[in-house]
Amino acid sequence: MEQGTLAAVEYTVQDRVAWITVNRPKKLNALNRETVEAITAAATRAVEDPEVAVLVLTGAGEKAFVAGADIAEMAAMDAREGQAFGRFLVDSFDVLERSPKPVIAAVNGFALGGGCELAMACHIRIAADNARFGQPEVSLGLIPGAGGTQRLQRLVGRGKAMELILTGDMIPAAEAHRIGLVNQVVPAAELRTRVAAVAEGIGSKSPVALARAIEAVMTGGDLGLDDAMRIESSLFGLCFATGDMKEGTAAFLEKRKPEFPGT
Ligand code: DAK
Repeated sequence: MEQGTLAAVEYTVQDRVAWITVNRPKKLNALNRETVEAITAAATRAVEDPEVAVLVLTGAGEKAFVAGADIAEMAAMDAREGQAFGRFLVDSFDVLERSPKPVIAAVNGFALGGGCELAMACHIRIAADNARFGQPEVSLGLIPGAGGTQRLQRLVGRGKAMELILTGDMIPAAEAHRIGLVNQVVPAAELRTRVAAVAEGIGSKSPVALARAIEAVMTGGDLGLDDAMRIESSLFGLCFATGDMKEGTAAFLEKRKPEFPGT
């Protein structure tokens, strides 16, 4: 196991899974600039580490995943600083969404505002049954600015996204699951083990195929069907030139477990 602390983030690698834990529990893991920088640095480190197959993002303590951007820090910003902070958040979340390695949000409590947006920038969301989700920005005279108006409607549909954004209401994990905002809901006490099992399962697959699959889903998702299908076909075709595909198909035919070279 490898461990380290990057300012407000804890970083641990176990069984080829990098656990990135936002570590400001007294402020419900609210995202100030330092915390966002640390998340990005940890994610970059995990993506570059050949020993890491999957990233997991979670929050320290039992109460919050991330309760949003840091309201105290934002309150002091002028329009120029607010815009720069917003761009900074968007760019940082893009590092997660564009990661060639799968990123799972283990949502262990409040995921509000920028916290809900952070979870949505991950590829898969697994929530504890006591987690709560919402986009409460309108209560602060803001609108969601780090993907909430866009990723949310792509996940749950425009009507439900509009309702969450305009009411600012929080919804429990079960409702988030029902509308497609989260993939799974598990008992809070089992969140870590259940997420680890999913991560390790994904981590046993071909790293090259995982990266190409993420690229196909993310790049194609916002295109018309014809263009998106062409991207899928070309990424599918590229798989045939990989060591992983040769190994995966050979292992199937030889009735053994594959040992992917990751090339
Ligand atoms: N920021 C700063 N501190 C926070 C915080 C936050 N988002 N959320 C909680 N805290 C702090 C509280 O102030 C309190 O600190 P102390 O008073 O103890 O020093 C501590 O965490 C514990 O919180 P509470 O005492 O309030 O705990 P409760 O259990 O009573 O309530 C709560 C939990 C989650 C319901 C409540 O804390 C709450 O409503 N928090 C705020 C949730 C929220 O509104 N989140 C959205 C923030 S706005 C942008 C892009 C993105 C964004 C902004 C701009 N650009 C493009 C420009 C994102 C915006 C947001 O996320």
